[in-house]
Amino acid sequence: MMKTGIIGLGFIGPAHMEALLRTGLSQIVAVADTNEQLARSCAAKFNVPEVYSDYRQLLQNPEINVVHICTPNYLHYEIAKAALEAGKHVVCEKPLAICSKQAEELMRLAEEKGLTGVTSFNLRYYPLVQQAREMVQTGKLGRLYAYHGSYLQDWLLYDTDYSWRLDSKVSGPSRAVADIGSHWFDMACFITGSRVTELCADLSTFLPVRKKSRTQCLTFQTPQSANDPMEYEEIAIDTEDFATILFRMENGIRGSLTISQVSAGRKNFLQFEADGAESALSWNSEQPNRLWIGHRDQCNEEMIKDPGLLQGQARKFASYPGGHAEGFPDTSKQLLEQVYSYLAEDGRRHGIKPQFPTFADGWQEARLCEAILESSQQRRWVQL
Ligand code: SOE
Repeated sequence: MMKTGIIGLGFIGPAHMEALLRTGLSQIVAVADTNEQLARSCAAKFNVPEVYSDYRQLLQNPEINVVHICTPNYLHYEIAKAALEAGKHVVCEKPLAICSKQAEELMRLAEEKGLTGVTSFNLRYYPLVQQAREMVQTGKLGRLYAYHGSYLQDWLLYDTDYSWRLDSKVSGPSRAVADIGSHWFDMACFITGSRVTELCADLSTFLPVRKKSRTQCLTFQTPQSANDPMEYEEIAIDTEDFATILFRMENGIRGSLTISQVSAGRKNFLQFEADGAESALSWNSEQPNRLWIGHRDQCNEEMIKDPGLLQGQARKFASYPGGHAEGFPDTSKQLLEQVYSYLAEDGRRHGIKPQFPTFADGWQEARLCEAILESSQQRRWVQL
């Protein structure tokens, strides 16, 4: 049984813990967070024996084989590097790092140490996203002409909406693109089996000044004091709320993407449409158990998530019968089940290629983010 330590206990850290416990493939033996009270309450809730306020202490625990990094983005590189140096496998939240140089260094260090580095692109693991990949990869759509869509949220619509993600020193030089565009592009490459080769991007910051509440709040939480004028300070914002991107992929595929964290009514609306010579597919993460299949010469179809209808490898990623919805929490469970099974079977030593997103995928995303920032700043197409 693997032994795991979780670093960072805000929004996504506990989500990793719940998902990992559901796999039954690991024991969580330690948690770490600079907020000691948060760490202790989380440890009590999940019955975790060791609590640290400094991640370095957790990394010295010889019992731990795998470390999950769920901290703000700017810490990912230093913690992942220290964990690899300490001989631990790493599951790191996206984005892997705040620049491609750091991401590439982590990818090479994991290789050099013979360790496994995972980038947590969990949204690939919705059963019908896996089904979409199966259908595209087995030619059901015919030659793929276009892949397009959006990832829309509204949790940063108001100038009183604030989180660490708005501080570029903590979140990195890109916000909406690195935070949610990374998920969308990872899914696009996963389904199409193609990489982005060039792009043209236009980024916008609609709210150049925001009001930061003095009450610390987590992602998606609205601070109590947001409307009290005495309770906030004004902060200049230098990262994007919104992006529109044209792109080209290998195999001649054309694409477009809209990314927004200021689209009222869209909570976590990741949507794609794949247009092929024979048929098309469309899916969105707010109705993840439905897959639209478009036809020219017959009625369109809508597939409901049902293990008995899933094809090939997709069948592995549905745990419940048709009609029992599988959603966001299940995606992390499926990802971690694939990762920890690979680690338990020592897949690396047996030369098995990981089927889950690795540090190499995290590096590709970092390169993409930098190309998007460059294209928008220079208002031109950028090659990758
Ligand atoms: C905030 O935009 C966020 O929590 C992202 O960081 C996650 O990756 C996404 O799944 C939900 O929204």
